[in-house]
Amino acid sequence: ETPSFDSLPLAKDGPHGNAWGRFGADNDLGMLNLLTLETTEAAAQEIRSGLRISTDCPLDKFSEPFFGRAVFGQAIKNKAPRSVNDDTLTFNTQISSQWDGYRHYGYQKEQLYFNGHTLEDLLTTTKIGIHGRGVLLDYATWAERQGRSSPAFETTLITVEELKQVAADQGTTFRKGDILLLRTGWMKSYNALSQQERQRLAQLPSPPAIGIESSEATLRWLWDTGFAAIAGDQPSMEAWPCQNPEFWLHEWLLARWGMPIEELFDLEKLAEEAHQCGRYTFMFSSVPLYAPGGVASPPNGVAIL
Ligand code: UVW
Repeated sequence: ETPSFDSLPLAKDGPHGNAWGRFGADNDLGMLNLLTLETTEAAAQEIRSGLRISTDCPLDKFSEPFFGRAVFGQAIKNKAPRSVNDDTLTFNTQISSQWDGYRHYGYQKEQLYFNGHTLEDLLTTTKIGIHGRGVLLDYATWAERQGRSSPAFETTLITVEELKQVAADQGTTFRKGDILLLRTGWMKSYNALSQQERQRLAQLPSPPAIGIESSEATLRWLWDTGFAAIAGDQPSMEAWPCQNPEFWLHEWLLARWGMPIEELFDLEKLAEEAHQCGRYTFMFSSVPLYAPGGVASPPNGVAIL
């Protein structure tokens, strides 16, 4: 049984809106608990053609990464006289497609993380795999067909009413434990920028972006629909900069609820295929890096249609 949104906070002595302890006092998986053996088995039933589409951007796609992050580094070492090579990669886990884990954002005021952990507690190890039914909402194509203006590099708010309309027009319904993949159109617009325009965007301290509106209505919808995790094709998931700090999605989803957020997914090919076959649900599998104490990770995401 899903507790109602209005019953939050679950830990009554914890901060506002928390869902701490929903799956047991020592259970730190958060909404990923909604991904069960049954939901994985049901997700496998979504596979019709077996077509596999990666949803990751290359690690070095953003030669000017956002939010001041360092560039991707690779050093190849040749082991002459043998024809053998090794390489060493150095990269910030959030420079390209990425999951934000629960260590990424805490409650800013209380300085507490999901399930009430402090920064010191976070040195414990967790291992997470994310496999389930993926649901694509192609807002970008919908907005274009509607003749709706949706500038990618402005703080363009995508509302719940719009998302519901996109789902209805696609013929998409949701199930508890679904993984939402939202195509805002940001990545398509970014791909069309010149190198100079990309640089200019990345050098802004807080680059404006189209995204989900940070609002109570959004939170209620995400909670009531029962998503296990949400992913998008832009740098911050929520419209950026956040216009309504009371409903700041990073804090609510990561610190209060334990719902992973994915950013900078490449959903271009997936959207093309989904339109072609008229189906927006598929098996989605993602295995983040097994980095003990990790904050974020490249997703290694694959949609199987
Ligand atoms: C923001 O906080 C906007 O993005 P990130 O999750 O990449 O830090």
